[in-house]
Amino acid sequence: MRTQVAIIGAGPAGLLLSQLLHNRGIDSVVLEARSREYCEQRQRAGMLEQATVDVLREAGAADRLDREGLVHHGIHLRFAGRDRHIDFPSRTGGRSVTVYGQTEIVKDLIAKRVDEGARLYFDTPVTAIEGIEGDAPRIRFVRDGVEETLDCDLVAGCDGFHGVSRPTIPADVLKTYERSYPFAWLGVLADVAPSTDDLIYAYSERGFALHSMRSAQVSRLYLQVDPDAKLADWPDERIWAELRERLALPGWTLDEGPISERGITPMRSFVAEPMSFGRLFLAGDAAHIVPPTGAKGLNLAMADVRVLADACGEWFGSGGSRDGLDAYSDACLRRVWRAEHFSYWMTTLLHTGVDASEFDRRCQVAHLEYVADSDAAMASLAENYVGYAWGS
Ligand code: RFL
Ligand code: PHB
Repeated sequence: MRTQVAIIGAGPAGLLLSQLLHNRGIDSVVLEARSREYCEQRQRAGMLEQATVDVLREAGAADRLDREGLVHHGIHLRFAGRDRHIDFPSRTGGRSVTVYGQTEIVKDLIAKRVDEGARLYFDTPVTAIEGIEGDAPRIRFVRDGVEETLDCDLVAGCDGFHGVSRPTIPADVLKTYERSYPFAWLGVLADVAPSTDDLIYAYSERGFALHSMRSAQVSRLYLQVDPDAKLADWPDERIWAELRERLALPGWTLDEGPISERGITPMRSFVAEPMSFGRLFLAGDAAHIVPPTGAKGLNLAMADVRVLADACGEWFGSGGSRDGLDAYSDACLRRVWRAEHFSYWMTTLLHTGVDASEFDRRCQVAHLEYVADSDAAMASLAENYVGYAWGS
């Protein structure tokens, strides 16, 4: 097989890249290790920045998003028995965010790519990437138990944190930066109407809780748990009791319903530099991870891919310029580090550390009170949450 761009991974990054390239007349092949069903069911992100909605529209993959996405104009910050609503449009020149499940984005993009006859192969793990320092890279993958090869001009590593792309960059070139956190998130989907209009980010001495949603009928809820917590330790009644405690506010009640899905996610911050080497370009979680508190992971993945698609357009276009490809890593890393800091900041603002001293706790509450009282602090949170726009 041969193509212009070999894309490894059919998560949101790989699928959107394949669509944007197609729209620019560039051929690609997508190789995905897991089944289509698995990719379409994997519960993850839900909060989209305006720029993410815009790039999905540009790709022609936003019809259902425009019909079903829930536009949100702010978030609630809840702590110490008070609730502060932070309005976004008034603090960000009119910007807002949209709730639409990552699963739905993936379903929409797969359906569109399949409709257009894309070469998109599931159950096809890539085992090796060769020749990225030369001008004829080759991908080795396994399909139906048989090893095959794909020759290409460029390789897009969109294979997530545990993929094969990042380790292909020589160890003496790749620098990684990492931070782990002493907690994880337990996330559930529940068949019950959300008990809130906008998302609630709640700090309590028992730990962090988040009330999000997927639709007018489905709630998405998260609890901070120990990093080694097991699902078996969290029967439904314990989950609801803990959510009630952590989200408590006088005069407000949390509506409960059957839990249809549950999972535990470890939290980490991670950045790999550079995001490209020779003919290989990393995008999304393959290059960087953020703790989900800032709702940035998916948005960063989509932003990388937008830059990469434009750079590919220049390279395969009539001018044949490599400038965009050469600038790719630096262009992305500036936004990545801003999001890394914001995600780390939101995480430490809202989670309780197991070994936090009384001094730490008092400082944390003082910090929350400041964010909930100061217009400058709320404006800073808002402009980062909707996606910081450099130079505007
Ligand atoms: P993905 O989605 O991990 O996709 C990578 C794909 O590559 C495949 N793969 C391979 N394929 C072929 N050969 C190999 N050798 C391969 N190795 C791996 C994998 O099977 C997979 O299909 O990465 P991508 O596309 O970069 O997308 C990143 C996002 O998924 C991620 O950043 C977000 O989900 C993070 N995130 C959030 N981001 C937001 O912007 N807003 C949010 O509200 C938000 N909430 C969240 C989140 C992530 C969470 N979890 C579970 C980590 C909430 C949670 C709980
Ligand atoms: C979600 O709806 O899944 C979600 C929303 C906001 C976050 C993280 C996850 O910060």
